Amino acid sequence: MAVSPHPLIAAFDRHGQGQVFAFFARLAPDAQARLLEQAAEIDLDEIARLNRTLLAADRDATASLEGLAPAPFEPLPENGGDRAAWATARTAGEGALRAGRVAAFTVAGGQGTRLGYDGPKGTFPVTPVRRKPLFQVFAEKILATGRQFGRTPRWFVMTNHANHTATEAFFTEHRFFDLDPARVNFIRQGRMPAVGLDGKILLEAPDAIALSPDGHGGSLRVLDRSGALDLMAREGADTISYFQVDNPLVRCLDPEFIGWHLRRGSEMSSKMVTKTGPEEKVGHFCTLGGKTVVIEYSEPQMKREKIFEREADGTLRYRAGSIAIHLLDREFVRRMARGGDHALPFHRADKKVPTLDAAGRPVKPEKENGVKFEMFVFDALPFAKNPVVIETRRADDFSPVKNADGADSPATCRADQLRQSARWLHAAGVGIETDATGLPPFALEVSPLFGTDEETFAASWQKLPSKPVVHDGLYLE
Ligand code: UD2
Repeated sequence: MAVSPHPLIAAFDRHGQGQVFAFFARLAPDAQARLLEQAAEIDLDEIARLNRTLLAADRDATASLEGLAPAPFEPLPENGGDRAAWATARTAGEGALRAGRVAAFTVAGGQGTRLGYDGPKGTFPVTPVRRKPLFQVFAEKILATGRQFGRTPRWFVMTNHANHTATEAFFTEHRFFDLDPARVNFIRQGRMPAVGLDGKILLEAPDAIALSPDGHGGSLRVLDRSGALDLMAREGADTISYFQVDNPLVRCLDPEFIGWHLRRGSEMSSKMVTKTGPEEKVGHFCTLGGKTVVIEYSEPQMKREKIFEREADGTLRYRAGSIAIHLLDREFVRRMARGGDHALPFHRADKKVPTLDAAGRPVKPEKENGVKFEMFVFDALPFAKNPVVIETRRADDFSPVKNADGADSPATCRADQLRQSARWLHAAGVGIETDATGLPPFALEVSPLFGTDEETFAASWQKLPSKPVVHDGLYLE
């Protein structure tokens, strides 16, 4: 009598994805169980839909950018913004922090391949003197907010399958950098299988599907699925402050930003900086069909022409760069996570995906042989009610570590941290030598526990009973 196949295997067969189990019969029982478990993660209808929509489409064809225009934003007071409105926003944001309405959220589920650093990116030592890891910098900013406003925000850290255990272990080893471990939650994002150019799900080993993180847009699903949103609701938090693990300058809980978001009744708000030049690799805040959208730098039509367009006065037309700092309303995230008409779209990325040939031998491709599907969090913007984009000061909010060298590298980030410390010292009335770019000739470091901005820094400095001599290796805490 024929043994009927496992229902999951039968389902893969029905979807034309039977190749996933090509080597199943020769696997040991534990390897079979592993493969079945991975297969169970896959939504076969979703893959079929993506194959139909993204894979079958002409690779160069893109959605029309007809009618695209730069999105409006709230300029900083020094750039013509409404000073009173910024002050009101700040008061409102401070009130929200005092009331415990805001949770911090770091997306740390990327693979960090460009930096060439082995280990979760948040463990990368980033500060100039103490070599504190990125996670510690955020932890201290969250602690500092707690001290300033009397409520320490809960912190959600999104990990991926590959770095989840190492991330948790790192926090445990460092005693959560003095945060209450019960108020730090690690949530693991979902995965998507890579498919070949023919839409067939790829194996990376006889007992393993080629799975990779589903993009930072996956954060919306996992915030819901993990119970994070329910936890926030129980604690009276309704606003999520979203930032990336690679940016130690980020003001992770910025009262002005929070105030703009809440006062406008916005479901999703974002920060912009003026791009350094047309080819800076950031998304662009635009309006399209009456909605606020982010168009990524890599989008072909953007890359080919739009990024170079200039206004009559010579400024870049699409100068509002997205630095991936957002505020999200809790119930908006729930709505997006539950999909339906509000689902985030997937993007296609063609990659070299190590896989197996028909005989089960490993193949290391020399050119793109597969496609990965990812969601981007900023694709939620057009679904949000009353979205607000505010301008921020780049020097106080954005200097990511992405590449081993060149732009956005540990070296540029270190220099930006040094310039910030030097600026804060200057503002507190301490004369120190810098070059024309504001860079001091020696290493300085200000702990977020000493100051998180010019004002809190100056207040701590004034309180010091004896002022330290500023010298190479000065660390203020
Ligand atoms: C992102 C933005 C870009 C700009 C820039 C600012 C995209 C597509 N582009 O570029 O417009 O705002 O950041 O620095 O986002 N991550 C996850 N899970 C994933 C994938 C990524 O948690 O599955 C995290 C990753 O850990 C990192 C962040 O998302 O913190 C950004 O990812 P990236 O480095 O791939 O994005 P990048 O630099 O291309």
